[in-house]
Amino acid sequence: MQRRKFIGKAALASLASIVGADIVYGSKMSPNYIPLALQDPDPFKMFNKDKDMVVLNDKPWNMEAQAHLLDDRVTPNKYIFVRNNGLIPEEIDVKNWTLTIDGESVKQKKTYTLEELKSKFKQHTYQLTLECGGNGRSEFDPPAKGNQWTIGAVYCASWTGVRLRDVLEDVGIKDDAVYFGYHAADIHLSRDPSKEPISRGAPMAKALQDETILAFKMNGEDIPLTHGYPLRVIAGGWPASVSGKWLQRISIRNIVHDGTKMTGTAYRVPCKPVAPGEKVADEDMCIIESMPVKSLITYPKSGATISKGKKLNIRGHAWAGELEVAKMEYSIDFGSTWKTCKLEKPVNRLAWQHFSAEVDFPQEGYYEVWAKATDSNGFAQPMLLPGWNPKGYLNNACHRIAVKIA
Ligand SMILES: Nc1nc2c(c(=O)[nH]1)N[C@H]1C(S)=C(S)[C@@H](COP(=O)(O)O)O[C@H]1N2
Ligand SMILES: [Mo]
Repeated sequence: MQRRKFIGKAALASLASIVGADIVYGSKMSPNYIPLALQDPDPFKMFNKDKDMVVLNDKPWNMEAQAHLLDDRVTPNKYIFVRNNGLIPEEIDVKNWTLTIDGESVKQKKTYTLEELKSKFKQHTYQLTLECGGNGRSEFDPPAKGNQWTIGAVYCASWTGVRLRDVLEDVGIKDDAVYFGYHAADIHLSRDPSKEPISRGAPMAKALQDETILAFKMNGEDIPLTHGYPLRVIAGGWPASVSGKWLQRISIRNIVHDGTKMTGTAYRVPCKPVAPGEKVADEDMCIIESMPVKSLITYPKSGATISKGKKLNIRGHAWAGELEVAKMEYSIDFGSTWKTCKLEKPVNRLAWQHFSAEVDFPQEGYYEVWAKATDSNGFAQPMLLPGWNPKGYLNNACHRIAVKIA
């Protein structure tokens, strides 16, 4: 008869640190046994995501969409990218959830329950485009460290909440306020409670816009846990990192907010263009504000084969940070000539806009359809890569799909 083997102390300690708690009867565990908590979690099931979403990282969870998955006018949860800097909060006590507004520039700090926020202030619903500052990072050369997003770290959902401005008016803000910064309930990867995974913000002018809201609903339902349940600040058109999930506190600062990932090189680009690979000193890096003009062809899927003689109806979305998209064009000859697409107005400020075009191909063969948006200030997307930057932000190159006519 074989004697049962038990796990060693050191192995048990390291397992406990991964599980995040003391494994109380761990000494009874076989050395080959993998605790359930560590057995292949299925992120698609866990987050209600479509199987065609692409996982970029599991510690923390980061997952992106593909262009053809973003075809809906309002992005459903199953196609919304996930970007976490830390661990999703493990316990959410909605009944006792509060939001505190504090900081150097509040007259007196104030705390609201979720119920108070919902009942005391007028509710607004907006479609707001959120794009990760690092979307498109994978194309930069020399490569930039970080999640290698291709094109799928963007979405436009419908958010319902109350205006941050209305809440700040109720609190009372001093004249020296310059910035807001958020604090949230997610857990630092080290599990050190004194560290925050991320704590970003924006200047007061952004805080006071109509569309900057404290949201408790996404697409008409409670915000999914991964996307910030039960409360999230939404600042459309800016790097999505400004839209703090699992929101517990907003500090009104009399300095530029200096929370985690606000300082150093995080979410910053060289204030002046640099050569690819060049070293840039921290003080020469500037905080990203409005995101640049960009677009996506969401139909057809790249690689589609179309029968000869048929016209192809392409469609997609375009967005331009704080601005509107003024013009949308496509090219089937690698950018030599451009034709105009039909472009819709946004349903509200900071929502992405829909475009379509009927494309005629002269003969059988391989084509690429390129899409180019121009913003209301006349800035267009670069055909290939924009300026290199050390952290790989703001790649707004034209989206391209391959099409075969057979
Ligand atoms: N509390 C908290 N808020 C956060 C983050 C985070 O890690 N923790 N990630 C930010 C970043 S970098 C991005 S791109 C967006 C991603 O939002 P999503 O997961 O809804 O796509 O959330 C932002 N808000
Ligand atoms: Mo991000």
